[in-house]
Amino acid sequence: MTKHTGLQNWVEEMRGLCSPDKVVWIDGSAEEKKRLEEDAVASGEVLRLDEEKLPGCLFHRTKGNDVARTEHLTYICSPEKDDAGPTNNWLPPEEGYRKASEILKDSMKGRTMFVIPFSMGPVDSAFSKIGVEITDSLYVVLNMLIMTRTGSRVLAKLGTEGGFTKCMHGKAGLDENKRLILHFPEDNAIWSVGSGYGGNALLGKKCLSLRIASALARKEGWLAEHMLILGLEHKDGHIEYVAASFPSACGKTNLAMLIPPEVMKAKGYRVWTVGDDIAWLRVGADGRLWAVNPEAGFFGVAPGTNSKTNPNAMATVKKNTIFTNVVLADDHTVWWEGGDGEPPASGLDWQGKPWKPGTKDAQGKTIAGAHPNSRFTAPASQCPCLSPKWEEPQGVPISAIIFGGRRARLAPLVYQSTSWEHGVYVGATMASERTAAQVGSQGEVRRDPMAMLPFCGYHMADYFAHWLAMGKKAAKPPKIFHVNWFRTDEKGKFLWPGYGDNARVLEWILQRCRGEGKAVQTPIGHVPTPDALDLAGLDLPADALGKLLEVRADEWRAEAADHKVFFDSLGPKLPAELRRQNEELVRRLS
Ligand code: OXD
Ligand code: MN
Repeated sequence: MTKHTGLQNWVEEMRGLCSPDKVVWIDGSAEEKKRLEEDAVASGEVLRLDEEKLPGCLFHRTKGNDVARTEHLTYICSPEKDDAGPTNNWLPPEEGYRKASEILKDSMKGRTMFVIPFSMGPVDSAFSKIGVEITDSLYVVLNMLIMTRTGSRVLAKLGTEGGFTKCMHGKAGLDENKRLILHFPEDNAIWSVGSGYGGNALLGKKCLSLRIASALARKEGWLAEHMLILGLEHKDGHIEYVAASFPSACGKTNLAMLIPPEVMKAKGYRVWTVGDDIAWLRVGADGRLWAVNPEAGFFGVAPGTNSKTNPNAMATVKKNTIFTNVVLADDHTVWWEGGDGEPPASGLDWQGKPWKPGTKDAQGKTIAGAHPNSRFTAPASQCPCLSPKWEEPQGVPISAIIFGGRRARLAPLVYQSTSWEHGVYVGATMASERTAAQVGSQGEVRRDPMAMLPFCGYHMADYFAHWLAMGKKAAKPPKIFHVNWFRTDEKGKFLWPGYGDNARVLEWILQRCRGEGKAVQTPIGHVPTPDALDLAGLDLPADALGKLLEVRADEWRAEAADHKVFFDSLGPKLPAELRRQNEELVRRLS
């Protein structure tokens, strides 16, 4: 176990609070994993899938009311409300601990409390952060074994004095009315009660690696970001890396694992995945930003993932994967909407009800078999395009940062910011539009700065100031770009094919980073000239490229006015530089 008295004392304190029958320390061994899986099968928490078709794979169904992150129940418990800022829910720390303690009191009676020491980032990296998660969910333990590095080697690194994030998780009956996801940045602690859903319960992921880490990163002078990391290999074997952030449902995992189209492959391009969700970025001795993926697995959305949209993801989930809330076929395989192959003739839907294709509800609406947020949890090591550098202790050097959103109009396919400060402005004003497929008024814009709105552990205006400061700290910061794969024509049809063809845009981005690549200066930044992108083998309609690259001053004037409204909502802490950027944009558009 451990000679770390601080850790021992904390585990004892939590045992006293939750009153489990026993406490089990996770050692991270293969034998232990096998034993835990057997226990989880025996208790019904998971089901073993067909050993031949899906070796080592497990299936789990969450409670019907517990299928996604619950942002309205997620709090930053900093000493002052103003430390959390207007975009976060806030509770005074004492109140947070009191409320969660009342829910956790004796909640593990008759059950086992697991203690999981884990490392975010390679165990031997000086940049990594250690956490210890206490949980009464075997499903959480099995997921953490995939998503993080766990066990004795982490305790050895922690030693007797090392610092760690206290991550307390309890199912507490999975009661919606007793659900709280609390972050205590001052105490380096997370308390999550009442939910078994990954984003709420796998505390190494969003809670530690983004909300707590962003606050730590501000103090320590680095960045914790909601970004994928990929490497683009060139003909000569040289690899350049980019980090990219998009709001949810914009295809981050697909971009991270993309396979270039034939014409790009023929030019020698190949993509290597370093991470699909989170990047920790630091300034290296060479003045560049270096990025580490703190995770060890992928917790990806299943629906829409298939051998066309993401062949690498499909290859990754063929074994040793946990599937959550997908269709369970009678032959113990799984299926989801937008997946490979025909749906099974019959099976159980994500709620465990008998289901077959075409099943309708009382109103005659077709019922989806898999939940739209159903997931796979798979080891990164199984990904065919996993970068050989994915566990480099110092990470990989980043040439470009890419921000993106889903905009039917307005934002061109790609543009480059004119400076670090302008790039921060582009990230700070990022947004996605609702589409016709969603409830709410079409075209309604939701700002999601750097895709961190739900994940920033402190005041968003201070976060922008930290980004600006990081540009000063790095002598050779990455160039900053914005992409939009989702621009449509008048009929609402996508103008850009997306997926693998996004490699064509990556090529231009990296050319620009080397001082190559043709561009025109527009009021919003540098946009490719019509002949700058390699479109060979693509049959875009004649006028599509013009529409994809168009920057309309009238639309952008309205957009810039909306940026100002958003900035005003963040209050007086907003950095003057961002106001200046807004005024400059308005001036350039007039
Ligand atoms: C998310 C996720 O919600 O990665 O962003 O799960
Ligand atoms: Mn994410």
